[in-house]
Parts: sequence; structure tokens; C-alpha cells
Amino acid sequence: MNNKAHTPPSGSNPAPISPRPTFRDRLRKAMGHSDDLSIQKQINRRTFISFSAFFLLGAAAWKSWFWIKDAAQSDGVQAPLRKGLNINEKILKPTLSPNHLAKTYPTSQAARNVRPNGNIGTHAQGFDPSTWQLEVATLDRGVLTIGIDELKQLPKTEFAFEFKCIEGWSQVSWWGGVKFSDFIHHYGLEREAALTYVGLSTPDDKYYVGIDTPSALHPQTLLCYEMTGQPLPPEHGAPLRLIIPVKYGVKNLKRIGKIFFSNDRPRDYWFERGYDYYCGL
Ligand SMILES: Nc1nc2c(c(=O)[nH]1)N[C@H]1C(S)=C(S)[C@@H](COP(=O)(O)O)O[C@H]1N2
Ligand SMILES: [Mo]
Repeated sequence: MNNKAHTPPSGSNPAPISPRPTFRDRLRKAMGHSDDLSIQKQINRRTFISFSAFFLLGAAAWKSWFWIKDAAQSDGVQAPLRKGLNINEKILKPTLSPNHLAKTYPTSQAARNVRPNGNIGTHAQGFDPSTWQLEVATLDRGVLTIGIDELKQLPKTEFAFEFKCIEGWSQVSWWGGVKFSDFIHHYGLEREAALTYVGLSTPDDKYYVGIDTPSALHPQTLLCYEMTGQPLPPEHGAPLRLIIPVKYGVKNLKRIGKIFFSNDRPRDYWFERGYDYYCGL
């Protein structure tokens, strides 16, 4: 075997290379961490660096606070924060698919005393549930008016699930009504349901929400007229409310008066007050 090529030429030993400080060495020295520096110098440098960092980060925090505080408002919240909410929505939308079912519980595990929360648009004087009719805006058939007895003729769906309010409480409660998707098909509203959003409001328009249509068509979304196996009580939205387990409580509009469909995002009560529009779970 000829290993000549691998043998260094004899008699010409390479000169010793003087060690050049690496980037890491130089950085360590600048940070006051080097064997070449006296202990006192190391301490001085580190004290200086700590104070500079403290001052600069403090100034940056101070400055960004004013930047956020003074920024233009965007739907009830400063624009930079709204941007954050929009990014959250983009990330969450594909992961929480409307076909993912919320966990259900045996109805025996549902609360007997269901907590009422929020009464905007549900305490107007002179509201008469016996003459109430749901108004549904169609694309080419004008406004359909539908009574509660008619809705009760449609197949009933019941389940208990963990109802969650963004205020921080949750409760397993039991609801019954007609699936929103069954309602759509029964009334021939497929063309309307091909639009991007569903808007719902109380009869007095004081509370209103917008829902992305895929979430409205989710198999657990109900036009609900029963709670805990009984007729829906007034404080929970009689005669008809929305139950939408893929959303937080805010979107579960009580006392529905009107429903419409649109490609433009409908107005939304809490969105206008700075909350997330999507409010998905
Ligand atoms: N009309 C109307 N619907 C509403 C509200 C409201 O103030 N008015 N509050 C919402 C909120 S924040 C929650 S948590 C739920 C509470 O429903 P519950 O009272 O049946 O527990 O209703 C939602 N629907
Ligand atoms: Mo809520």
C-alpha cells in the first residue's frame, strides 16, 4: 500500500499557529467573563451590562405601552391587540374544525340549577312569547315567519355539554331543540347557508351575534327551546335561543328574534366591545 500522499513532507514542521480569539471568546470578554480580566474588571463590566439591559428593556416596555395605548382603535380594542386576536383566529380556525364534536355528558350529570348570565335584549317591556315568531331573511322569498310550535314539529336533538363563559365559569347543562342544520334543510335555506356568516339578534336588536356558517351548521348547534328537559325559562332565552357548543357563551344568543345570512361579517355585540369575533372553543 502506498501511503506517501498522506505522509507530511519530512523536515518541514509547520510553525505553531498563534490562537486567534474566537467570536465566542470575544463575546465572553465583552460580557465581563474572561480569564484575561481581573475580578474587579469582570464585576464592573457585568454591573454596567446589567444596568444597561435593565434601562433599555425598561425603555422599550415603556415605549411599547404608549404605542399600544395610543394606537388607533379597531373594533373596541387598540389596533395592535386586535392584530393579535386576528392571528389567534387564523391559528385556531383550522385546528378546531366544526366537525370535531364537543364532549357530551349523561343528562343525569347536568346541573339542576343552571346559572343565568347576561340579559341584554331579553327584558324588553311588553314582550309576549305567545305571539313571538322567528323572522328569517331569505335571498328571494322575503322574510319567513316561523312559530315555536312549527319548530317543535321538527326532529328534536338533546344533549348535555360543558357550557363555557369567557368570564371564567363553566357548567354542564342539558339542552333540547332542533339542529340548526335540520332547520336549514326543512325550510330550504341551502342557498342562504352557502353564504359565509349567519347573523342572529334579539327581537329588540339590543344583543346580536355573528357566527361563521360552518359553526352554525355544526351537528351540535341547536335552535333550542328546552333546558333540563323542561320548556326554556325566560332568563335562559325563551322561547328560542341558540346553543352552539363550539363557541363560548357569548355567542349562545338568548331570545332569538331574527336570523339572516351574509358574506359580510354581521355586527357582533361583544366584538364591538373589544372581544374576539370568532370566540371558538
Ligand atoms: N340576548 C342575550 N343573549 C345572551 C347574553 C345576553 O346578555 N343577552 N349573554 C351571553 C352570555 S355572555 C352567556 S355566558 C350566555 C349565558 O347563558 P345562560 O344565561 O343560559 O347561562 O348567554 C349569552 N347570550
Ligand atoms: Mo358569557
